[in-house]
Amino acid sequence: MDEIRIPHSSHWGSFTAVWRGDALTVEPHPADPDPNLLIQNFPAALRHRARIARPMVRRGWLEHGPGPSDRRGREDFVAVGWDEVLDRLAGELRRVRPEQVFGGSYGWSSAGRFHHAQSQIHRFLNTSLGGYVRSVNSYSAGASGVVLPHILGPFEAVTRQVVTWEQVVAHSEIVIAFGGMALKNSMVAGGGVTRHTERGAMKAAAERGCQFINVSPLRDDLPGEAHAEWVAPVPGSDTALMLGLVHTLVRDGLHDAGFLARYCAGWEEFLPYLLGTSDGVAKSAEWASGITGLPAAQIEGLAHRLAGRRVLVTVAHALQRAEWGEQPVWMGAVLAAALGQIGLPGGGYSYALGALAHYGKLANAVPAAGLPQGVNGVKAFIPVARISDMLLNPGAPFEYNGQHLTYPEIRLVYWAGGNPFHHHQDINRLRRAFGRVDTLVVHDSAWTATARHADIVLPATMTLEREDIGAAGTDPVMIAMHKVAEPFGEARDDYAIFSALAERLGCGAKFTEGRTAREWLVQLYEHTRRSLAHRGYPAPDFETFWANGEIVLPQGPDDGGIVGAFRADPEGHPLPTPSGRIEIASKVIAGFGYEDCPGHPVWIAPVDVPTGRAPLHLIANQPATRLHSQLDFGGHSDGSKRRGREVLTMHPEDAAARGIGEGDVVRLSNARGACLATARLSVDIRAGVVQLPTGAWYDPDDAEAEAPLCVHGNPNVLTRDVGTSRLAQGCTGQHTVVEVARYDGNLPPIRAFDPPG
Ligand SMILES: Nc1nc2c(c(=O)[nH]1)N[C@H]1C(S)=C(S)[C@@H](COP(=O)(O)OP(=O)(O)OC[C@H]3O[C@@H](n4cnc5c(=O)[nH]c(N)nc54)[C@H](O)[C@@H]3O)O[C@H]1N2
Ligand SMILES: Nc1nc2c(c(=O)[nH]1)N[C@H]1C(S)=C(S)[C@@H](COP(=O)(O)OP(=O)(O)OC[C@H]3O[C@@H](n4cnc5c(=O)[nH]c(N)nc54)[C@H](O)[C@@H]3O)O[C@H]1N2
Ligand SMILES: [Mo]
Repeated sequence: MDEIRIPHSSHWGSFTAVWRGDALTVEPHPADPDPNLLIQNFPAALRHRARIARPMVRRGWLEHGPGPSDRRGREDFVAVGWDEVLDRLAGELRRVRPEQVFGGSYGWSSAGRFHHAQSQIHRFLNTSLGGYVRSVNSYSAGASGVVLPHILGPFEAVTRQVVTWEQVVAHSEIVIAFGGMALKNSMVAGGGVTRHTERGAMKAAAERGCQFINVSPLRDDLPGEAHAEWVAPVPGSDTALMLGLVHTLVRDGLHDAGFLARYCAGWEEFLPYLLGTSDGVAKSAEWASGITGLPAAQIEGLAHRLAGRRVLVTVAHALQRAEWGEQPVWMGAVLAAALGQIGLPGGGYSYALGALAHYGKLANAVPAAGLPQGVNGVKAFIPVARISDMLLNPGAPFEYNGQHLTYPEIRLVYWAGGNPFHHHQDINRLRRAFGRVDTLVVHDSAWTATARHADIVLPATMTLEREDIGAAGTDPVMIAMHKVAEPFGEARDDYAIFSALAERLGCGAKFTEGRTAREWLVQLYEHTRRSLAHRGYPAPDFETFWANGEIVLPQGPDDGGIVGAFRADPEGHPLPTPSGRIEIASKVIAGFGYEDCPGHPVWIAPVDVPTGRAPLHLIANQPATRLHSQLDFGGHSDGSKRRGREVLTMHPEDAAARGIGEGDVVRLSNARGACLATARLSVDIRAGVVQLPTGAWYDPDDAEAEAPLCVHGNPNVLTRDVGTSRLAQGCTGQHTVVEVARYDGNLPPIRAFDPPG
């Protein structure tokens, strides 16, 4: 049979789509040494019943017009033709003022740089409305994104490329990974990735003799190839462990006093706290033992092994997606500073190495394509994870990074390319929050719970149904993403939808600049081509790039960026922080007067701790078989479920105490909500901790209920909707506490993938 082979790309890998007759298969990029199965979610997803076929409007909104309503997510939809729905939506956009529109639209969208939904929606709202209330920071790095600039320098400059995998392979003697560096996570990179190199790098480093230490409640957070030692403290106790390590170093005279004096600021302010002279509590290994559940001798032994070696300290994003999440990020830097290896190849501090396939990679020497966003005329913003707070408390004051701010009053929420019913905490609270607005508009390609809670649902094409350019700042291959299939049903590109709306708002030419989608691709590519030519690299024209399916881009040097250069600075003040040094104590943060994030790292006892009614720690981490909620209905993700539900990992001791066996359906519950999952028993998790990944689509058993049971296993019905601290107000969704019980009722059907009636 004839084969048609088409290059395309996704956040979880570049690939070739192959049609043989009506059958679609996907093959990883030939250069990928370690391809993963996430791309296998595509074939079954393309024409799945969960796709949205035509524009739909919630009946109550259609009949009664805009206004707050608790019927969202509870009522049926009416199919409306494109022209009519666009007319009505344009009318509604004319009725509201830009400062009443929340257009943050957080989410990962798709890998193509032109049809990137966030870029499209922001450009549309800027050019056609004059702006919107935005969100700042991310669910990924909510706390670190705010604290790192105070203590080291700009987030991008002090994270991604400071220590590369090549340096780990060649130089690191010990890698101590707080939160591990799970291969499931480095499968993914925003904009696409052609080469998954993390497994090979860890293997090569371990074979050279590098020791990996996985500090995590889950053994699998480092791969077998790393031959890691597993240290499993109580979740959320890493700051105490790091304090115990540094205390031991200081007590035994093993810290690098010269490094601390020359390159750091604030050690003198921190030391009395560490030694306990300021508060009467020495942060000793003994003290840390009581908090982490690790023997004091183990903590002391670890500190002794680290001293004087080329040690790399990594801290996973996960640790800061929790109560007081700023602290382990800051204290990780202090541990690395006390070890004195920062700025040496393969040593020091690499925040979030391994969390994504971008990190630890070289930066491209030329820029990638990106759609210009226009100018946002609205000043108001929220830290991204404060969405329910904003909608439930308009006009209320809140604090953020030294600023006193007020929640704006939002009438219209517009989402394209994100799924708040995936990413946000305490979903039952989010449902109430979404009830407060006049109108909720959602573009998506599938019937996510967010789409089901919307008033106006517009069917967007999925990436396979359009052409685009796949590019990331750290992947040396730019992909010509050819169109693989015709749009599903009446689906349109986000660009086409926004163009039609802009036209109705009298801003068509401003939004489109008169270009078709293909003309935009040529325009965006030109940016990269000119830059290549300017630097004397081969710079094929668009037609050649398109016909080849990709071009290889040159990359910059492996120089550690600003952190790599700082030892060479003659003044010893080379970092873009107030002191020019690593800020072990920050006068700026101290000046904010936040007791939940004072002027140097501290241990703050957690509030959300196990209780009689919720005695187990829950880890709600990233899923191994999909990106977030995307294509949860695809073959690989669906195939990983058991008895139709997401899989909960628990220790056999915790299971036995509850009469739970392997493969039993269980009910997780706490004060906020409940969900079902299927139990998997494993000794590779710390006892007292259970783990349920995010991303199974929210599936309420009774949509009318205030706090329905999610029958599918979405952990965000259980997580708490509180910020990390007044400094960053970041997401704390990684941790909470729950009870788990065997579920002996009749098994409710999974309806999350059936279109609403
Ligand atoms: N409890 C807990 N919660 C968490 C986390 C956690 O650790 N624990 N992690 C958090 C993190 S780090 C993140 S980044 C967030 C992720 O949260 P999100 O980024 O919101 O999650 P996605 O599932 O990637 O959502 C993308 C949505 O965009 C849609 N989409 C894709 N392409 C297109 C397109 O071209 N057009 C349109 N209109 N739509 C498109 C997809 O169908 C999907 O519904 O989740 C956060 N939530
Ligand atoms: N396959 C896949 N890969 C992904 C994603 C995805 O959805 N799917 N999402 C991507 C995105 S957007 C992001 S931001 C990154 C997120 O990167 P991370 O936030 O680092 O990823 P997680 O898997 O949530 O957490 C990593 C590990 O941290 C451990 N951990 C949790 N709490 C603690 C703690 O208190 N102490 C210690 N020591 N360890 C702890 C958990 O065992 C968990 O497996 O992942 C990216 N990679
Ligand atoms: Mo993320």
